[in-house]
Amino acid sequence: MFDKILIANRGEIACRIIRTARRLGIRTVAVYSDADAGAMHVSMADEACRLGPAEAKQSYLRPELILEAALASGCQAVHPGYGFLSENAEFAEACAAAGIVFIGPPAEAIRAMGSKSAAKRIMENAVVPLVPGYHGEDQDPAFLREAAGGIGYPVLIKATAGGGGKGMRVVWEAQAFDDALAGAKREASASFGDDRVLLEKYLTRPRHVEIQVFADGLGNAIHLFERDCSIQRRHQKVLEEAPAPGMKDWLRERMGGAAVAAAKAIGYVGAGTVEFLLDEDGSFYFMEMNTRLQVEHPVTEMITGQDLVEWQLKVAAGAPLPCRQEDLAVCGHAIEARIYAEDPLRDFLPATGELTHLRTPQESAHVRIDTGVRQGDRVSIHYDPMIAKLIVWDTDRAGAVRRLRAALADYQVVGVTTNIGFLAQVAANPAFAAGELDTGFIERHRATLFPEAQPASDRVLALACLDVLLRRSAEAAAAAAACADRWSPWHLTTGWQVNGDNHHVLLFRDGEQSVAVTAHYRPDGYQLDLSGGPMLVRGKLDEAGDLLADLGGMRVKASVVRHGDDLTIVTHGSSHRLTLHDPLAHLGQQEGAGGSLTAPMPGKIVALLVEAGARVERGAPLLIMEAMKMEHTITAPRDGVVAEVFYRPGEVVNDGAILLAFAEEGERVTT
Ligand code: MV4
Repeated sequence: MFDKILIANRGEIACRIIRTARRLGIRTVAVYSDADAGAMHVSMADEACRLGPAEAKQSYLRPELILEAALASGCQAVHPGYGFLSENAEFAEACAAAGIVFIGPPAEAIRAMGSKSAAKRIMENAVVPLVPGYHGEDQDPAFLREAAGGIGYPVLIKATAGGGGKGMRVVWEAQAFDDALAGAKREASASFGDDRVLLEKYLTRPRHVEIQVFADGLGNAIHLFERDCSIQRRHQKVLEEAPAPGMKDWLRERMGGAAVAAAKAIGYVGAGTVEFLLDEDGSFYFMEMNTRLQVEHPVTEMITGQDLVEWQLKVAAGAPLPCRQEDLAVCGHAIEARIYAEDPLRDFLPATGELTHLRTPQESAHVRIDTGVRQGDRVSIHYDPMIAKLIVWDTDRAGAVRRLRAALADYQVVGVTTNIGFLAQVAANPAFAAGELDTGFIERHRATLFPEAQPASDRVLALACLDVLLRRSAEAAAAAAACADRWSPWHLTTGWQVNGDNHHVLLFRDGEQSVAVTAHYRPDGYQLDLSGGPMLVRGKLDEAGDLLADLGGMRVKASVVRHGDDLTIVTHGSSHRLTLHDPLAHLGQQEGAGGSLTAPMPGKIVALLVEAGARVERGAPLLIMEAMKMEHTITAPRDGVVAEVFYRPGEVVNDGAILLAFAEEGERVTT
């Protein structure tokens, strides 16, 4: 077994590999780009080597830099993870040439599976079922039209050099074939520099079911059952699960046997995945073989109890497979959700930003989180915007779906837009719950999976108001405690007025809307005037900063995450962002020793609390003005001496009027 390996990857998969290596007592070397200098995988590894600038082409995709780092740090092997160089045959060969073990399949196996049509020919000879069609060299349009007629419409035209859905065209009837063929060839030529196409019978509602295979260097090859990855969007997997819903034992054995035959046909070694299209009648057809450990491998690990990275390390070190086929069995059901920084309501546009608040569900035997980011990290534009993989397990699928919904509801991310709400919608969808999966699932249920952003509910507004009021009360108490005259009535935050109802009007921005909520002070909380009527609310902030609230008698727990004036209210399964519109908030931001204080909006001076010449500390109350039906105590933005006060109580001021001036450093103030 290796003493030291280099992980030629980043993010969650790098962290995941390091975890297994550490458990096996193997030392690890990470590599990183400038954008990842402070990344989680770098801090987890025993050592780390800088590759170069953030761009992948100048760092993670530079084989010579990675090999140089491996040799310089005395590594015996390199684990490529997935993506980057994991299916790069030249890199696999360069490792071997440098005397470094490539933890993956032989380079020629990578090459063999690299061409879709070559892969199909190999599978055909290995008696692995293919979709009825034509994938030969004759590209004459008349010949292909004949072939399409023989297959039977609808027919799918696929670019031979294509993959991942690129260069595919469905033809529903014969008269449309010629134009579709011409279009497919033009697109294939433009996208792949190769205009060859293949034809297949088009399956209208297929499922994507893939088999995990594993082979060692001693001729053993087995499978670790199937995964259903049909919930995809534009050929990107969204949710994956194992076993496939409704899978029959006889079908599992046939698909597993076909996958093992495929692996043996190409002399495979290591972890591989054979992807099939599963038709509604139980027929299955080879689609492609991936010569790497897949993103979704954890669901297989959860139902078999195996650690596939441990298997990879052992097999790459020359050991036999840790298990025989008969040693493995399906236990329970696992589902993986890919949590991404992307905006489902903007066509899944990748999102970037700082993870200002990151709270994950509690991990357990039922909940696993594979992530490569921590609170405070930035999701950048340089790499795949994956935040984490959330994997759940239970004894059956219904239990796993329940766990998935609960875990998603507890997954709190603030600071960057995520797809968590979308994933929760999928998990809550009745067809998903019923296991009615196929590759068209998301399109078919689009109307319910993408609900329009809703205005803040009364519950969200109540939680926001409570958080603001509780924090203000806590800040005032702290300021009073720090002040000489701690019992001054000006420290009160009860909205107390002579002969008036104690109330505050809280103003929020909710998307494009403004929302004002009047909060009336009550002995045991606040009465909020909400659209659904008055609501008596009270609560407290616990030591974790969570809000434990009683909203009109209903007790709820929520996180209200502040970022500047933004409040994100995260409560069971949903998050809603509001912006506290504090008209006076900017007052404290006026810079300089001297300077002046201006009225943030039109209003009336109610009381003067200082005179010219007064020395004040930051936060000390200076005057009170009434604006928008509420009173505001204007405090000193910093330590200083009041030079002049320009208004008396009762006077009305305009927005921007200079209320008072501070003395410049050292200036004498005459009173
Ligand atoms: C198909 C098909 C239906 N009939 N082939 C998409 C990309 C590549 N993996 C193969 N793909 C498909 N091939 C035939 N004969 C439907 C798809 C397909 C698909 C397959 C798996 C997962 C998601 C998919 C989404 C759209 C189309």
